[in-house]
Amino acid sequence: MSHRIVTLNQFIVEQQKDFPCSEGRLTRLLSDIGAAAKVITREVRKAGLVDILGALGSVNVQGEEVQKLDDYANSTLQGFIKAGGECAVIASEEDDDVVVLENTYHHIQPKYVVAMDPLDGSSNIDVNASIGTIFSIYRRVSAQGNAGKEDVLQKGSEQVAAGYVIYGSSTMLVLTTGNGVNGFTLDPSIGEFCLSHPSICMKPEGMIYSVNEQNYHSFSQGTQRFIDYCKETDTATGRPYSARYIGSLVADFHRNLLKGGIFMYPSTQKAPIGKLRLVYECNPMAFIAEQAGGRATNGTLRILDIKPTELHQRVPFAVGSENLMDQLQTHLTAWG
Ligand code: AHM
Ligand code: MG
Repeated sequence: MSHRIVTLNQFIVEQQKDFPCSEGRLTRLLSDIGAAAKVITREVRKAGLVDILGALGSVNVQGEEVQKLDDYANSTLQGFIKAGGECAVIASEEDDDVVVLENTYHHIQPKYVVAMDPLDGSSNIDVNASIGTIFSIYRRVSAQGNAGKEDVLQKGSEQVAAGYVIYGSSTMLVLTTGNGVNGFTLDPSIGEFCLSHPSICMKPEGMIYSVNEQNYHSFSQGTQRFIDYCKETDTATGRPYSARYIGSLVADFHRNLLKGGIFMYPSTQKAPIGKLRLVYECNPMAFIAEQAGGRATNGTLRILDIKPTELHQRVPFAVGSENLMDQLQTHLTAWG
């Protein structure tokens, strides 16, 4: 029996039909990001074959070494997004400041804003572990002709769409436009993202915890006790839970999204306000998690309710299945 293939572009055009007033401009932007992801996939796949691996020799605004593939992913995404003409401003992990595109290419005023981490987890490139692209889309809030940082510094709850691309054993794009979460696997033989994981739900009873336990001794007492809880034996709740940590947010999040679990990057001595970035790492993942039935907090507040003040702002991050997020909260409330 053969199944009908639904490509990413067909899917988003179909979805757009639910909004009679839509002009197809978000569809264009999403399909441009999908096209960029295919080009990035091609480079990621040959990373070990050509001399693209290794450091570019420069340092980005976070003080981290920029890898060649990070740079490639950044310019590829920006190229596609600019040419599409639907985006007024781009914020990227790789750029110190926002990139204003308004009026650059088209006479139509762009109405969207993109925040992205073009290639997250790039320290995993050299060991051939999964890396990913994370993106978030907002409606601009500025008046025409004035696009800028304010358009990007919106609460995560204002996101119109968010997604990530995981460059794993296959390439997959996971997307939400605020109406559930769907996953598309790239079929290299036809060069299309095909709907492979419709209506993804995060199990309410997750059994995996993902955290860099090297930092255990600098976690708060509540976080430590929660980790201890995950390791205790208790047949009623299926504990001990499995520990799984790749050190690549997209890969760790993706596994937990599909299997049920919790990912945490709490504050540590080295990273007192956490390591991950609110605008282009935590917000898109939080939106996807909530759309799949999970939750995301900084330990006290819902991630999507935090108003960013800085483009590269960091935040403690916990995201996952309901049972584990509840238990984390209980432990944080009791022990801080
Ligand atoms: P990056 O944006 O420089 O790639 O860093 C973010 C990565 C995440 O993918 C991952 O969750 C985290 O850093 C891992 O950090 P650590 O190595 O401290 O556990
Ligand atoms: Mg990153």
